[in-house]
Order: sequence, then C-alpha cells, then structure tokens
Amino acid sequence: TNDPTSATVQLPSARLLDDKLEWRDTIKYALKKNLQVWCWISNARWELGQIHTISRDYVDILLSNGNVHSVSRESILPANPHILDGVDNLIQLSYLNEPAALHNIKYRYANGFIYTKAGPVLVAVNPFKEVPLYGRDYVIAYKQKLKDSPHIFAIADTAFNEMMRDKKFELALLDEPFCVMSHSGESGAGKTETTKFAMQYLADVGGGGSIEDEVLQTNSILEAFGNAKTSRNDNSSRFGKLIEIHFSAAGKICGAKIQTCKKLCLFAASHFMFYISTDFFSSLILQTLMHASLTRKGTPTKSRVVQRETGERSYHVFYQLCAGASRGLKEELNLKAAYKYEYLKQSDCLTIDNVDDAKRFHVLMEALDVIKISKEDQKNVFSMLAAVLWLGNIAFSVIDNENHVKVILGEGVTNAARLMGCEVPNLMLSLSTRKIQAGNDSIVQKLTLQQAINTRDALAKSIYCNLFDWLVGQINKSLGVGKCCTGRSISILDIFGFESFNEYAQDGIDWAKVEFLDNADCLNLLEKKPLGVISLLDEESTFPKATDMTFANKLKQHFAGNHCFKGERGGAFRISHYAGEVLYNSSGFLEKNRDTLHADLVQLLLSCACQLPQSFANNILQPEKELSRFRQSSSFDLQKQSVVAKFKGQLFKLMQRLESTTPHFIRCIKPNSKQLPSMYEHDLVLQQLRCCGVLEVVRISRSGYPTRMTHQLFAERYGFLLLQTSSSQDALSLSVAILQQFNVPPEMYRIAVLEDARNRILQGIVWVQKNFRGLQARNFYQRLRKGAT
Ligand code: AOV
Ligand code: MG
Repeated sequence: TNDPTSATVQLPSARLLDDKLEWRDTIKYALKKNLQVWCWISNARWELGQIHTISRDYVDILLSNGNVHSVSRESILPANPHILDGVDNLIQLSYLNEPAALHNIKYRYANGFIYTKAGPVLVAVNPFKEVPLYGRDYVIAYKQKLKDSPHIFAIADTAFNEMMRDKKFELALLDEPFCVMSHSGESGAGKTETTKFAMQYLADVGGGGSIEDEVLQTNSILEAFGNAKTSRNDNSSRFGKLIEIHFSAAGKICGAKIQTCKKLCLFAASHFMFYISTDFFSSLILQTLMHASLTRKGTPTKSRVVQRETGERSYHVFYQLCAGASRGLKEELNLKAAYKYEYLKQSDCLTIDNVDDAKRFHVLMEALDVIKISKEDQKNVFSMLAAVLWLGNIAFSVIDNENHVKVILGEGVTNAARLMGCEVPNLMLSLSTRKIQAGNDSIVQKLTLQQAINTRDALAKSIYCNLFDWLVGQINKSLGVGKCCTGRSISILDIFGFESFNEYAQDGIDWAKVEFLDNADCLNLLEKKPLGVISLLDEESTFPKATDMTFANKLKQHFAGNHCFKGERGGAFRISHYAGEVLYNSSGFLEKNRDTLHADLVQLLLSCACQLPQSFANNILQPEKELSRFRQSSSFDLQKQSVVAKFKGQLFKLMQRLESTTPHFIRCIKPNSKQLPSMYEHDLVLQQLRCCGVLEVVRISRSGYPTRMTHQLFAERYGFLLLQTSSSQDALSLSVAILQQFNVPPEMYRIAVLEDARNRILQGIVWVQKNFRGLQARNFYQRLRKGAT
C-alpha cells in the first residue's frame, strides 16, 4: 500500500489501555503480516520508534536515529498510524494514551492549529502571538458552517444555536435556558483572551442592535480594574467572572450581566464537592475552582493593592491613571507619577513591555463613556483611586516605648482626606487609634506601628474592593438585563488561573495518580458540623483571643486520627484533597476569614462628604443591618457571615445555575512558562492535560471502538487488499470480507449502527438532556451515547 502504516489493525482502545497482552498479540500478528508497528518508548520523554522484533520479555525498537534499542515490553505504548497524525478530535485516535494525545496536540500546534477537540472539551493551546484565526472571514465561515474544524467560534456557534433552539421547542419545560462556556487553565493559558473571542463571535451573530458594543467594552473596564501583571501573565485576571449575554427572541443581543467572585478563598471551592454529584462535567468545574482557590493561599485578591511579589504590579488602572490622566485631572487629584507612590513602587515594577499605560487610560475612559458612566462619576472613581494611592504614602512615627504611633502630617494624609471628603484629623485619628467597647463605655486604644499600618492598608483595600463592586453594579445597570427578559442567554465563565504547578510539584503530588476519587472523607473533614475544618474556622474567628496558632492546634487536636489530615510543624497542616495533598499554612486565616473593616473606619467612610465612600460604608453596613433585622425576627442567633459562609452561598448559586445548563468546556493550555511563541514544553503540557482530566474525558466520551469509518469508506480504502473478488458489491459485505480475510477477530470490530440511525439517536439524546435535569439525565445520556456508537 502507499501507506503501510495505515493498515494497522484497530483495536478497542479501552481494553487496549489496560490489556498489554492483547497488544502484544497484535504486534506479533502485524509483524507476521509485514506491517509497520509504531510505538512510544518512555525514555526521558516519550520517543517514537518502530517495532523490529518482539520476544518474551523484550522488544527491539528501531529509533529515528537508526539505532535499535532493546526495551522491556512494559516500557512501550502503542502509537497511532501516521494517517491519524493531527486529527481534529482525540476521540479519533486508535490508541489513546498520553504520548499519543500529547503528540497529536503538539503536531497540530506546530502546524498552526491551536485548537483540538478532546471529546466534548475544546483544548486551546496559547499561541503567544497574533494568529490569523479571528477575522470576520472566520466568523462568517463558522456562522455559515463552511468550517467545522475545532475553534472557539465553533463552540460559541453551537451554544448560540442551542440557545435559540431551546426556546423555540422547549419553552414550557425550561424556565431559564442558558449555555455556559467554562474555561479552565493555568495562569496565562489564554482563558481571558478566549472569552473575548467568544464574546466577539456572539456580538457578531447577535449584532445589529446598539448594545453589543457596550457589552464588548466591559472587558476594557474589568481588565483595567481587575487585572494585573504577575510573574506568569502580564494581564492576569485577579477575579473570576461570569458574563451572561442576553438575547432577544430574534437572537439579537439585548443586555448583559456580570457576576464576579473576587473572594475565592482558601477552602471555599472545596465546598463544592459537597453539592455536586460525581457527574463528570461538574468534576471539571470543581477541579477548576478548586485549583483556583487552593493556589490563592487564602490571599484575597484585594491585598494586591497594598502588597505583592517583586516584579509584579498592582491593578493596571493605577498605572494607567498616573500615566494617562489629563493635566487638569492630575491637578485636581494632585496626582504624581507612579514611582512616587509607595503602593506602586514597592514591587519594583512600574511598566509592562509593549504596553502603553497612557493609551490604555484613554481606552478605559472611552469604555466608561460607552457604558454611560457619567463624567462626574468617572471623576469620583479616579478620586477614589488617587485616595488609595495617597493612603499608601501615609507614614507613622512612634511616640512611646510601647511602639504606639501617630500619623505624620504630610502630603499623604492631607491628599487622601481631601479626596475622600473627610477631615484630616478624623483620618489621622482613625488610623492611629481604635475605639473599644467595654460595657457601656468606649475606650480609646492607641495602635502600635504594625496595627496602624494594617489599619491603613485595610482601608485602602476596602475602598478599592468596594469601588470594583460599585463599577460592576454600574455596568450591570447600564447593560440592563431587566429590559429584555426573554430567558435566552449564554454565559461565559472566566476564572482566574491557578498558579502553583510548581508548588504542587514541590509538595510531591504525583499527578499520574490523580483520578476521580470518592472524596467523601475529605468532605467530611471540611464540612462536618460542628467539627469540620470550616466550622472550626468560623468558630475560632468569633473568639477575640483566638490566633492562627490556636486554630491550627485545634485542628490538630480534633483530626489527629483522620487520614485526610496531617498536622505539620508550626501552624501548618496538610489536607488530602480530591486532586492531591496540599500544605496549608494557617497564618492569616482568622483575619482573612473575618474580613471586616473595623467599625471606626466604617464610621469614617460614612462621615465623608464624597458620595462614593458613603455608599461603600452603606454597602458594608447593609448585610449587618439585614442580619440584625433577621435576628430580631428569628429565633435563631446567626453568627455574622464569615467570608467562607458568604462565598459558599455565592458559589452554590452559581453551581445551581451551571447544573441547569448545557456546558461547553474549553481547556486552555499554556505551552511554555516563558510566554513565548512556538515553544512547546512537553512536560508542562502533559501536567496540564493530566490534572484537568482531559484524557479521562476522552476515554469516557468515546466508546470502546475509536476508529469509525463508514462502510463505504472502509471498502474503498481497503477493498484492493481482497484476494478474491467478492460476488457482492455492497460496501458492508466488502468490509466484512476484508476483515475476515485478515483474520481480524470479530470482537475487535463492530459493524457500527448506520450513520443516520446514529444521528437520529444522538438527536434524541440532546432532547433527553435538555428535558431532564441533574444526574439521572446525564447518566441516561451517557448510557445512551455508549449504546449509540
Ligand atoms: P488567562 O486568562 O488564562 O490567565 P490570558 O487570556 O490573559 O490568560 O492570556 C495570556 C496572554 O496570552 C495574553 O495576554 C495573550 O498575549 C496571549 N494569548 C492567549 N490566547 C491567545 C490567542 N488565542 N491568540 C493570541 N494570543 C493569545 V489568568 O487571567 O493569569 O489565569 O488569572
Ligand atoms: Mg484571565
């Protein structure tokens, strides 16, 4: 044949992966027939070779350099025939093992195909350069179904069509149909960019109204305020967002809503495990969120405003404002260059290569205009940013030998006070003293240097955090979904990426062992009431005298015999999570969980003449007011909601939402850690594929018979191999004759259900999936799918 390798016998893959013996038989069979058999040899990394001879324990392999290598049978895996190089979907691979999947993705990447399907998941490998895949021509090609190669546009198109179809056919059954595109991936893998491409596509197919431009412009605002340069990504999202895009009955964009979850904190995502079934898609979401949360190490993202690693920046908007504000605005805010501000200069990184902050500031202002944020509100926003910067320049001097301090009267405090609209002495007092209630009296306590610094930083962080929330609120108001409640929407989830691969590696997690385990024990450890980690954290947070150490000791005491828990020296402990064991350092846990702004500072904000600080204070006070109303009306005495409890609530809602939708998963892959084009680090990619379970998805979503050909194609392709001309000419008989001639045992192939019957059944499945919700339907769906192939 022209391509002898293509005649490799196809075997049921699921068995192949587990059953090496069968593969050996196949090798012998193929060698006897003089066919080339390719395999992967695990040297330092997987290498492709050709099997020369096979003996009882050893296999001789011909390597590409011409050497023959003798290896043990255990150290090789079957390789696919070259005809399968670069297939669109990993499902199509005959042999689905790690080297095969890696090779396929790499092969495609090298040829400019950054997208590959892995069963239902779209794998997107970051090109780290502009690629000509997103022009109008591509949009049109996908819209008109002229192209069907894997692409984010194809996913967006499917989501759009599903959404339109649902409403038409299943109006009565679904109250709120919507599709989700969910991203996962390491920091810098391309989630945010992919989100924007998906939005671009939807804005195009749903365009024609006036609002799609506004929807797209939200990205500039959210990125300015929510993204920052980190060591892994120059434009790293520091918050998670769910963007809902709403459509009219005619399929035109009519509004949008943005939900953010900035407070992803340490354990929160683990809570998810409690709510979700073992359903595979949920597991993916879970993994995504869990990674995200674990790697934050409990640092709420707002802390970036006041502190971060060297070489990283605070939020883009600060630098943009300093670089791009007009002279008038600069004078009004008494704004200096970025390097004059302690909060900005401390990490030794003020600019980003190839990024013009001043230009970005103008883009931001335009976006604010488009979203219809009034000029006055814009100025208020900038005042708050400047106030935060000036707060950072406030210094203290020690006044006694107990390390108590007073605020140094200088530029910092006068500018901050002016911008916030409060009295300078008030601000000075709030930053250096604290009122404490003792019975009916209140005592004024002086703060030590460290306490004063913490207080100042807490105020700065709180202002920034509230400003962000306020902005999101304004955006949502402006994009007003209320006006067009048709129930048709597509949501895109763009989380922030996890960053601690290397930390995981240090912790000695063997990613190969990560499987979809039953994690009930770990859940119990975290969730159980009143003696789970979370309950204990909440409880400890309410004791004024408790410290991180007392919390850690309590855990050690309670979980001494628990196999998911391991106490470490100091305040550290380990938990065996779903994905592996993670080391936690409890320092800062209690403070972060309390996450409250001291009452004195709330009062300070409330006393401000400016509108924003006042509304921030009211925002902070609001839940407390509601709670006290609730307390009065209820027999339960609720604790003030901790961050964990609050976040759990948020996530639960999001989860419910996700459970009731058709999810489309996009898994972004970072091909190298240097953010460079055309560089493919094998091990890095493999780690990412492993830890998100891409291979498992493919294995599950394809049947045991990976290579599917129509009878026609099979007969055409292999018909000439027939030694005897068959009397019958129909494709099916020819195919069977070929298989029989080559002694392919019947259990190795199956005459597939006819293509159109398959399609009919698959359509039925879609119908089933849409009409029943929850696990039952999904199980049913999976069973049906298996049956159909
Ligand atoms: P992330 O969202 O996954 O990281 P980004 O979407 O910010 O990652 O991507 C990082 C960088 O990779 C971008 O700034 C682009 O330079 C480049 N990039 C990504 N996708 C593409 C693409 N399709 N075409 C061209 N360049 C791309 V984080 O937010 O840090 O997790 O928390
Ligand atoms: Mg991002």
